[in-house]
Amino acid sequence: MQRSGADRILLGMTTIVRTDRPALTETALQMTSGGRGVLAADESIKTMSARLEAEGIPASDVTRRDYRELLLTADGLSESVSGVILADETFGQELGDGRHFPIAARELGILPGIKVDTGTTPLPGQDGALITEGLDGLGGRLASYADRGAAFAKWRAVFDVGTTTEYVARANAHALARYAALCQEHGIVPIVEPEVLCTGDHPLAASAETTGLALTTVFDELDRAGVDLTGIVLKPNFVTPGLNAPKASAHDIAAATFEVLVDTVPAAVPGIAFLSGGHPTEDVCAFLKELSAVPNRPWNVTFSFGRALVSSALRAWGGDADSIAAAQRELRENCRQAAAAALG
Ligand code: 5MM
Repeated sequence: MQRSGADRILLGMTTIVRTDRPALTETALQMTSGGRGVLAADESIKTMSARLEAEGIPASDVTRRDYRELLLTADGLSESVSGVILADETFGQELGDGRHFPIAARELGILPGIKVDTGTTPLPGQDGALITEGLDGLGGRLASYADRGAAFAKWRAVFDVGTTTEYVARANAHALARYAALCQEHGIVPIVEPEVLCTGDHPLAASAETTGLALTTVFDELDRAGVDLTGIVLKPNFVTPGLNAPKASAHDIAAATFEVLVDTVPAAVPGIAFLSGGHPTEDVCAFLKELSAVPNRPWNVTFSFGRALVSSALRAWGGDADSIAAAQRELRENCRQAAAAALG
């Protein structure tokens, strides 16, 4: 996708590069262009501990830190990764060499981001549908994260095809919009993540309907909240059948995803970074490759995968210092595949 670049002004012998774009837009473009994408390494303490234990690794602040250090310091990661989403625990931790994670990330050419929602809880009277929490005190937390180097943040709302009514979509979209407006007030790019879960056996059309409802409502609330759409990154799901339903082709998934997005996501949004949602690495890369080949797309498209990038690396590591290099090779290869897909 082409966007107008910076103006060059010649003043005597000095060349000043002046961009006509606001800083938030620059960051959003940096996160989503050139085939690079965002690594989601922001599992909460509970989720990360469960994933470590599932691989036979004792869970502690030390093993969670060691694992995140292994990911961030994989040689050449910045060739395919533009940003890394960190959890609060990691954001405050230090690498073995004493550098804090956000500082080290910047020095490695990777923008540091921070997950700021505090998780989900059932929305009363809504059949088990979830609402994401974390707005109380968020302004103060964002100010502190910005001071410590955060370039962007992330908030994830979760939608289930069986329980997402207009009310559920509105409640979650409202929270996402309040979060996004607060981020921009603190000079931080909000990743807006409305995730329609792909667990279950629903058909592709059901995912398309729920994703359409979620995105329509989210952009309505972003508008009401006065969020500058040129300074956000959208992180949606691919529109797919449920993981227990018969599979659809990558071509059909990309077509269905584009159809929903083009109807609901304004062209002002600079970039869309997809989540992987539990699909295997090869599958999500195939979806992304098909989608990035769609002509006349109004936004950049790339990846912000979690499991699709890290699952095989975690398995290869297994908590063993001698296996760090093997784990980093797995991560690099998954990121390389995702970046190639983003370039079509
Ligand atoms: C990495 O996992 C993120 C945090 O999950 P919890 O708060 O539940 O521990 C998650 O938000 C992630 O960023 C997105 O779901 C995308 O990850 P996947 O694995 O679906 O690509």
